[in-house]
Amino acid sequence: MDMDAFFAAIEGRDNPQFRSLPIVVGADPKGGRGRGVVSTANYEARKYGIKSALPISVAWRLCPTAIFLPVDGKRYQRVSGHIMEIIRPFGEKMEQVSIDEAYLQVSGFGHRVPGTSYRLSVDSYRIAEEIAKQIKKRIKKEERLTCSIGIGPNKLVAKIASGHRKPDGLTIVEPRKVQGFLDPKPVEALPGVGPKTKAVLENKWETKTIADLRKRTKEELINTFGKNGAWLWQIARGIDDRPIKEEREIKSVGRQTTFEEDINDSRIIVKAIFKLLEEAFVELRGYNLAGKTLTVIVRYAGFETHSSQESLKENLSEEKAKKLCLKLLLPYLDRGQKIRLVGVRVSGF
Ligand code: TTP
Ligand code: MG
Repeated sequence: MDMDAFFAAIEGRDNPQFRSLPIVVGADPKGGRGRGVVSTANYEARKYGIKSALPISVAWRLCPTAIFLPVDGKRYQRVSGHIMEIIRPFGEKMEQVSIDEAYLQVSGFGHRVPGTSYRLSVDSYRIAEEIAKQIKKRIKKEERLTCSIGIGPNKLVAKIASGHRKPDGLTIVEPRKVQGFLDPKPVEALPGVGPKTKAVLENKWETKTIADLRKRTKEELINTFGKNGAWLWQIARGIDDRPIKEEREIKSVGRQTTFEEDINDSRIIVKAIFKLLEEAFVELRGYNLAGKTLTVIVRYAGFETHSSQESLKENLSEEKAKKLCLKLLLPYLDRGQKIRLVGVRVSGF
């Protein structure tokens, strides 16, 4: 289950005067000079090409008459909490994967289909469909929001199916339909295929669709992509054995900031990144977590983005993190290029 245009849908619901207009939630556009990014946009605004992570200034250029609203994280979190409460009782297990997305396992009565990783029998798909319809109805009634649901034999297929017919979609992919469902999709529909992998696949083998990807042998993919190659080989065939994990694991805690103006004053940059690190440590302490790995992210004025990371043998104290942060940051300073954004991330718990 994945909510539709989540932050923007909540804003549309709570501000009926905007509902049918393009809504963009994100940084302040400041008349086109704003420097942050778009969190999300409703489907009206998406018609103009506005989407998550686009610079807010570009969004402004694409549709200056859109309603631009700031991110009200607390309110969205409350709605999210209630939606997860609605869903949870419908399944044996639930795994929340982001503020607006969760997997629900409804397969206890299924059996393993020999020679596959599939667990659901055909009848359980009818039950799953009924559950999905009820979930959609409840969310619509209680939160006046729509979601899209995908039903499949594993997380991989369910996730791709959930995005198949957005918004307000319901897509069921039974085991015997999996390959036919996946094959025509572009490779970037697969989790873990970002712009880099996509480019390599296209340049090396003219691979565009999942059907094309299946023409590559496991060896070819491992030779080219390492461990990720084996994963690609597997998911191109719809195979995924990852269990539904009830407790959502926090994998990392990070913060980033875009400067009001591009800067090259090292003192200000260091001060800013230390402040981010301090905030990240407040959050870490809240979860009672400590990590061994620190990542520093630097984006230059031209959007060229770098990250550099290092792991210690022991957990990072705030003090050690600051030292390591400086070490990772220094090579990016005084390169004659102004800096637009810095970020830090602690992981390796
Ligand atoms: P998504 O589910 O990726 O997007 P969405 O719900 O807005 O739209 P869709 O209908 O395509 O699912 O993300 C959920 C929320 O997370 C989104 O509403 C805003 C936030 N978000 C960001 O703040 N930045 C991002 O880059 C992305 C992808 C999401
Ligand atoms: Mg969503």
